[in-house]
Amino acid sequence: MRVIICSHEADVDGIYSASVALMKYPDADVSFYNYGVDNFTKMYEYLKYESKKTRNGLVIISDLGVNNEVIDLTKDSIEYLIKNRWSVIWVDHHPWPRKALTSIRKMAHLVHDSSGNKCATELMYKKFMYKNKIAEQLGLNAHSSDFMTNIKNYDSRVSELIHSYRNNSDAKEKLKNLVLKSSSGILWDADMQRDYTKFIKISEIQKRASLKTLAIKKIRSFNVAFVFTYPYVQTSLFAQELFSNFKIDLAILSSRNGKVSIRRNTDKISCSKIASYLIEGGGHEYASGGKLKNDAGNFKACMAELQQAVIKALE
Ligand SMILES: [Mn+2]
Repeated sequence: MRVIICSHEADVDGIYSASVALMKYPDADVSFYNYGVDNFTKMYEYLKYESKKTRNGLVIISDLGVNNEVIDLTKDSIEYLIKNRWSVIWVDHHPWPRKALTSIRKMAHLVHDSSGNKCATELMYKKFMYKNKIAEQLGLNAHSSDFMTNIKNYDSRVSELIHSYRNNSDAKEKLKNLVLKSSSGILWDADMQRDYTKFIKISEIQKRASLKTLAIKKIRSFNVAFVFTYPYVQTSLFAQELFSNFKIDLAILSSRNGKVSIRRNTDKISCSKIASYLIEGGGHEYASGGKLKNDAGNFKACMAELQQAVIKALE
């Protein structure tokens, strides 16, 4: 049977959850996607095309959530796949609207955790590779990376490497390679080290440049950091650095293409609530993202837009 694994391109959890799925289905094809209607459309077009070519197949979608803007698109696409005798297993831990949960559950096998303390790799481990030592370790590492807990237990260079590959012209191949290696228990090797060494040189320079744009503003009773990040800066780790070096409760990081990342240093703030005031905003309580309405070149307007989103969310 033909098996296709579709996972989140963004981070360690996306990569490692795909690795665990690949351990279960070693002949599967793996590809990566991000949020947004355009990206989901791309994923479904590919799956539909494949289901037309080969009857009887299985799709495993991992670490991607269904939000309101893609519910109908998702329903139509899964229906199409089922008609071609494909089945869908969907493994995720993002918050889904109730409507999405009930409708997708009717069509696909949904492994969804809404507790907010499990990552997709852990769900995948339980579902497919329970008691397998490699899969278990991948789950632990992805957990540390996703929730930024026990950070010393995992090698954060992997997060940076994934970030670097996403900026690479052959991102697809690089990420697939990473999945292949980690599914056989290789979490770091000479190739990765070489790529990393190249990346970190530029990244350190860009981190310093990003730091120069840092502005800390008091909003309500919180210290909110606004910072512009350059492409080679991995936002989660950079936010973590900010939290340990400055007195900050919340970090809003934006990039030159208008992407926004939101990270918190206190559970009194909901990152997903702030994201809900942005375009294509979504994510978790503890980490979320979205896009700017204003042109990223217009610094003043972007600042105002971001501040408004924080103010509204903290009301
Ligand atoms: Mn995840």
